[in-house]
Amino acid sequence: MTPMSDANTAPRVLLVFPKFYENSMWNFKEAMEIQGAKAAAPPLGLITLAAMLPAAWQIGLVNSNCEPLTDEAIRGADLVMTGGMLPQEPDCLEIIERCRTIGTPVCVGGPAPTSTPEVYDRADFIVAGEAEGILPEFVAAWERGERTGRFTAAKFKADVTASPIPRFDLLTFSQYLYIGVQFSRGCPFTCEFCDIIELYGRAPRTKTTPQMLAELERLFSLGYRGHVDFVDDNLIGNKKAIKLFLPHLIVWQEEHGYPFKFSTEASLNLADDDELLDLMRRANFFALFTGIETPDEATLIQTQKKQNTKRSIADSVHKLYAAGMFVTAGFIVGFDSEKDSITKAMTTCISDTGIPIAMVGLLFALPNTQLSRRLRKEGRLYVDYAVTTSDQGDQCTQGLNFVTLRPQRDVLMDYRGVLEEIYDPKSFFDRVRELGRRLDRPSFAAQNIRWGAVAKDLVSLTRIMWRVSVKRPELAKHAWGAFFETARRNPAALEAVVTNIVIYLHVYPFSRYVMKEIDSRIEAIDAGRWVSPPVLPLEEVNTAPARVGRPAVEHFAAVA
Ligand code: B12
Ligand code: SF4
Repeated sequence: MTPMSDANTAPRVLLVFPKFYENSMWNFKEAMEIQGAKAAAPPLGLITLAAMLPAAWQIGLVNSNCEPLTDEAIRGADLVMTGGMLPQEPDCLEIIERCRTIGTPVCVGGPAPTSTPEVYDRADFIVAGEAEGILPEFVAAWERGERTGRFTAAKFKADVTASPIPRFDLLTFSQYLYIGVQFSRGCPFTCEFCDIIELYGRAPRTKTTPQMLAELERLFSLGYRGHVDFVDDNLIGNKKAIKLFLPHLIVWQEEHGYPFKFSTEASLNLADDDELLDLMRRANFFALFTGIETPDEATLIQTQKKQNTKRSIADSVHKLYAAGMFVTAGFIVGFDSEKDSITKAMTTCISDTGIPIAMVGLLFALPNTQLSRRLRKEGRLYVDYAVTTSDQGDQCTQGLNFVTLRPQRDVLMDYRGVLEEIYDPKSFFDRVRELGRRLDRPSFAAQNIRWGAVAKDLVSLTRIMWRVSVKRPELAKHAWGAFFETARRNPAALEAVVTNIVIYLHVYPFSRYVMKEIDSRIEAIDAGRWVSPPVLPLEEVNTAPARVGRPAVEHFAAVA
């Protein structure tokens, strides 16, 4: 825990980042063990919040994913501030109860309490929405002596240009695989299942260049080097703004000797913009997450992901490889417009792209999305569709929280089929080899070698290959094959190849675990033990997406 300073009468605030539940494809356990890290990324929301609190307030931080939260720490604080995303809900609710028992007031905020504030009703304070827009009201109430309250920020109004440099100094860098920064919030698209546009809006708001460079400079001066993730919902949501920023980032990187390599999330239409690809390459972007969702054109149209239509998905991904970024992508099974089995088309698409790590999940209707509103209107949304419990997995095992149009058994069989095929060692390593052949890393990445990092990487590499050979001998032949082929033909791509192998060390057993869980669901259906849960009563709701630049309050009122 970061210590709180003592000689002060200002409140002692303990920021607590709740635990994620473990059963998730997003749990990078092996990578963390190999690098000696305890969590994937730090709580950027909480350290941004910390920078917004009055300077006199004394701040401590506990990331429960890295260290235990003790009763002493709660008792020693005048106020606990906590919150995070949906998979942290069970632990967050437990933290609230512990604070109540001990008698320390607790304030919750962040994406999950914003989506479903009613779940957090036992907290003394709920601060919903982006803190920039509402925190001063909470602080004023606290200073007036109020010890309960509900505060809701106007939607999509927070001025991110006024967002302070996050308190990176509260972090122990070695606990994390990478550090996050944020340039923009929001995304211009309208994907039906997405809650980003409901939480952060459709008019991407961006920070200024001096603001971003000051954040990177702070990280640099605190001694951090290596992987920095731009956690933007869609880095290219406002293309004009990112094109203005990237040339400055390139100069900053050159002047500092390329201390950082970047990853981010962006929509696939990035592949259409050569200028942007070139800028990202020169800034040293090395990895990209994109939502492909499905190869089925009709489904892309139905789910309003039109930016992925009328293109060869494989060609688009290969352009990203040529720009020096390896790609991880999201795929979803269970859309309404899937008429027949989607297994073949999806596995072929994944294989053609050569994306090693495809995060394939079952469709899950998130609260406050166009999808959940439509399903409710159609009388297909399960009553408990948004409930999270501590032993629950993610959308891989718990997806389909609504009445499917195709028999649920068929959807589950398709999903199982995709996982079985794509994470079979041979087909996974075929894609790794393809990546190793296509990835074109820029030469400056090799020229600016930091020997300290190389030594660390060599230690990690030894651990990785030991793990592959000893812990998972069935993978050894494939892994070494891909490794040597890349070392011989395209050594600059080796880092990406090894990174994907490390992620696979978790994803491979996890995919097999998910298949077992899916088998149990199928068995229950076959044995007549599964009964479709009750659905929410029919209700007229607005199913429109959030509008550009305008609050979508009516949507929330409608489902409240
Ligand atoms: C980086 C990221 C991750 C990282 C992990 C980050 C971490 N620290 O561990 C990774 C890639 C691992 C990840 C995984 C997942 N993620 Co994620 N992730 C994000 C992302 C892109 C950025 C988070 C961030 O740093 N934001 C920047 C900070 C500044 O914003 P913020 O956290 O919202 O904080 C602001 C306010 O919310 C508020 N605030 C935050 N906390 C608190 C607390 C208090 C007390 C108060 C008053 C205010 C407050 O103040 C901040 C400043 O305004 C967000 C999207 C987004 N735009 O935020 C999704 C998001 C949080 N993830 C989400 C989800 C669902 C997931 C996954 C389940 C995968 C998925 N999309 O299906 C997995 C689950 C992980 C697991 N282990 O189980 C959802 C959450 C939905 C919800 N309503 O809760 C989001 C919103 C995106 C989305 N729709 O997919 N994620
Ligand atoms: S591209 Fe679609 S899924 Fe991705 S953030 Fe934008 S609206 Fe959401």
